[in-house]
Order: sequence, then structure tokens, then C-alpha cells
Amino acid sequence: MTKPLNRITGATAMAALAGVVAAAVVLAVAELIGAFFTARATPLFALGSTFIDFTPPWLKDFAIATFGTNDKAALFVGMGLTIAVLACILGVVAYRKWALGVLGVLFMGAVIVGCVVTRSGVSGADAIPSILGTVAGLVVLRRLMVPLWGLHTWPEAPADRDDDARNQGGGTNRRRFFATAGVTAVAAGIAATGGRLLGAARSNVTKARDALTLPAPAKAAAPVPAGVQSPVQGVAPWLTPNNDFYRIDTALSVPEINIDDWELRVHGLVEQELTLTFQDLLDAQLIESHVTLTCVSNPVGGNLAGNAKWLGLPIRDVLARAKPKAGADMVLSKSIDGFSASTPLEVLQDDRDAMLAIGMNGEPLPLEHGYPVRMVVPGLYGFVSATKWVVDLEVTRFADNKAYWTDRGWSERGPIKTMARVDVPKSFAKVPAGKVAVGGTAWAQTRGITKVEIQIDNGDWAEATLSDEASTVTWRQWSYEWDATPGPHYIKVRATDGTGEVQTDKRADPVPDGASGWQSVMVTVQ
Ligand SMILES: Nc1nc2c(c(=O)[nH]1)N[C@H]1C(S)=C(S)[C@@H](COP(=O)(O)O)O[C@H]1N2
Ligand SMILES: [Mo]
Repeated sequence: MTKPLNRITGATAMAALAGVVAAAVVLAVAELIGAFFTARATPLFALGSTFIDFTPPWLKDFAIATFGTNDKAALFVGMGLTIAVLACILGVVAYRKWALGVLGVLFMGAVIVGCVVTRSGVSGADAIPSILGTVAGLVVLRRLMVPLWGLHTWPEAPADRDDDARNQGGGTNRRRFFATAGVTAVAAGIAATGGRLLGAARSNVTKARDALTLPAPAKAAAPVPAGVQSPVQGVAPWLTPNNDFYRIDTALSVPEINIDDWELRVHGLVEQELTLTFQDLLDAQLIESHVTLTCVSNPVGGNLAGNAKWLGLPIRDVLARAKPKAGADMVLSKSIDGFSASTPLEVLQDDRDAMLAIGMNGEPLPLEHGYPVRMVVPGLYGFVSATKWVVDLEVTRFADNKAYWTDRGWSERGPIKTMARVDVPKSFAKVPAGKVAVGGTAWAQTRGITKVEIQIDNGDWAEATLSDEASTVTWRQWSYEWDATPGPHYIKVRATDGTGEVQTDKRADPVPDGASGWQSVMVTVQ
């Protein structure tokens, strides 16, 4: 009795493996052929992007809290595991009932194609790689099933199984199965790698960015005082290098835009619709300024904030040419990848210098930070203002239009909340007793920081030493010398903004409009 059972479970495991190999073929063939199509149209990217679009606020928040800026890698791992499980099931189904397996594979293929063609900036022809991938996957699945069916007579084995194969006997069929599976898996690996390399080689956007020389600003950035950096070792650098700048977006594959193709349409409730080209921006009166960007998903004490020198055109100047009509109160900025942000119209018109940025710390924008053009709006969280790869500005009303995250449970407006952060010592650090250097940063963009205070355990609040202020739209660093006594201690920090308001101790989650509360760092003094 045990022997046939073993054979059946063995064959079932092989059928599951066949499913996984076939799925790998679907993805690999689509990746290889996809090198000649829109980069964001390959199955994994399209499936992942669609998944992200359906992400509720708590899940986005959970993903960022758990994986930080590795949230995309985590998504790929999760997708890989899900696809593998589905593929195992489909393999077993195909083994028992071929027709049902075929239906299953075609259904999955249709889901992939559906995800591909509904991506923003993707055309119908971009479905071709996924369609060809699905066909290749079916062919491979069939080639693996034939020797498998020949292994033994499963009571419900499909009627159309290959009798020749069965006559070749178990050993031959087993060898044939594993040989086909092995060769196919290796070929899929090569195809997928080749597709990625080919895709990268065919993209000229990185080269074009390297070759781009930015114009000098008509108005230079205000000089940065010498003492902006906290003297405490280990505090974040006041100016964040581009490579260390946090990255948050819904783009699984970074959009690649040619500057010659880039256009910004300004329309909606305006007297004068206009279209700007990249050359228009290069020829315009650009300004440069330091602005600290902050993400609404940043938890208390988190590092989803960065400070850079941006070069760009004031959006105020663009709006002055377009002339918004009475009644308009919002600008919906849209990215080429489907993301959108709702920014109050008056914020883009006042003197805070909201801009269409083309430069970051003296370089063209890095691709991940919005090349060739993004928005930078001092004082607002990124999700309602900092649209990367921006291609469209619609002057409209809050009552008439909703932005990407507002549709998903986040707020429609997002002024940045006052926040102080301890960078040194780190949470759970062990420090020697005596003089301990405490340091960090604080921000309240457009209001500025006028005071930072430290509380040890339940002691009195003591004023930290503020570093120089560059402007009210950049973060302000601080330092504090603590006379530490042995034992466990809590260091709390809070800031006061330029209006005199003390940062609230009321704890709030990032959803829907930003975290609040005082950071508390536990350290052990030895
Ligand atoms: N196209 C696009 N732009 C976007 C986003 C996005 O998902 N897609 N995310 C926004 C959010 S939530 C933030 S906090 C900032 C982050 O900008 P950074 O990645 O350059 O730090 O970009 C904003 N611009
Ligand atoms: Mo964000």
C-alpha cells in the first residue's frame, strides 16, 4: 500500500516543481522580450505596481515601519513566494486535469496582461511580452507533464496523456522530467538576466543625465552659516548627500524620461493653458535654495527626512503665466507613473519658493528622485507636494479632485508637524558615565525651530544648544551635554517652532496626516 502512495506524492511534488519552472519561464521570457518595450510593463513590475495601488494606508504604513526604504525588496520577496505557491498549485492541477491547468495558466496570464495595460504611460503593445511569456510557460508545462503522466497510472490522469511516454517506463520518464526541468530553469535564469542587462543597455537616460550641464541660477541660494552642523559626532550631516537621501515612492521601476520628450502641461481652471519643455526650464530664471523634505510616513524619531540644495523654477512664475481662475484652490500635480498630489494653490503662489526642481545638490536630479523634473514645496509633506517625474499640473479645486494617497485614506492636506529627533546616542546604546554628548536635528518647515529641550527621565526640561539656522525651511540641529549617572535612563526631546508653539506630546500614528509625540530614547549608563 505504501509504494503507490509514495509514487503519487513523488509525482505530485514533481508536478508542483513543473509549475514553478513554467512560472519562471513566463517571467523570464517576458523579461527578455520586455527589454524592447516599456520598462515598467514586465509582469513583476506591473503586478507589484498594481498591488501597491491597492495598498490601504495601514499596510503602506506597516511596510515602511517594518522594512523602511527596503519596502520594495520586501514586496518582491513576497510576490516571489506568492507566485511560487500559486505555480505549485497550478502544476498539480495541470497534472491531474490538463485542461483545468491550461485554464488556470491562461487566467493568470490574463491577470498579468490586465495589470500591464492598466499602468499609466503603458500602451497596448506592451502586453506582447506577457502574452508571449504565458505561451512559452504553457509549452514548457506541457513538456514537463508528458513524462510525468508516463510515470504511473493516476486514477484521474487526463485522458490525453502521452501513451508513448508511459511505455518508456518510470526511469526514463523521471530522467526526462528532471533533464527538461533543469535545462529550462537554467535557460530561464539566463533569459531573465539577459533581459535585465539588455533593458539597462538600451536605456540612454542615465547617459543623458550624466551629460547634462545645469545652468547657473539667476538667484543663488542664501549663504549657509558656518555653524549649521551639530558638533556631536554621529548626528546626520546637515546637507544630505544624494546617495543617502531617503527615497519614498510607489514606483517599482524608476521611470526613465528623455529630456527631449519631457513636457509639463499646465491646464484646468486657468486663463491660459501652457506647455513647458525642458529647454524652457533651462532658459528660465532659476533659483536655488536649501529645503528639508519630510515624509508623512516618518515615525517619531524616524529618518524619512533629508535636506538638499534644489535648483528650479518657482511654480509661482508658471502660475502667473497660466493665470488661475477665481474659485481654484488646489493644484493636482501628476507624475508620469500615475502618482498625484494635491497642493493648496496659495502655497504654490506665496513667497516660500515652491519650485519645479531640476537640480539636487549641484547635480541633475538622480533618477530615483524624479529626473528630469520634480516638485519641491517647503512646509508640506511629500505625499501632497513633492511629485517626482512630474508631467502635468491641473489647476482645480479640493472639492473636485482627489490625489493618489487621499483616495487611499490619507489626508488631502499635509502641513509638516514640528518634530525633534535624537541621533546620538542611539536607542538602547550603552554609554560610559560622565559627560555624554547628545545631539540631533529638529524641523518645522516654514515656521523654523527656536528652541529644543531635553528631559532626562522625569527631570526638568533643559535647553539644548541650537546650531545655526540656515532658514525656516531647513532643519535645525542641536546638541546637549548630559552629566550621566550609572543606570538605565530615558532621554526625551521636544522642539518649539517659530510661532512659539511647543511640539505636542500627543502621540499620533503617521496615518492620516503625520506622526506626532516626543521621541524617548532609552540608554544604559555604565
Ligand atoms: N511620482 C511620485 N512622486 C512622489 C511619490 C511617489 O510615490 N511617486 N512619493 C512622494 C512622497 S510620499 C515623498 S515623501 C517624496 C519623497 O521624495 P524622495 O524620494 O526624493 O525623498 O516624494 C513624493 N513624490
Ligand atoms: Mo511620503
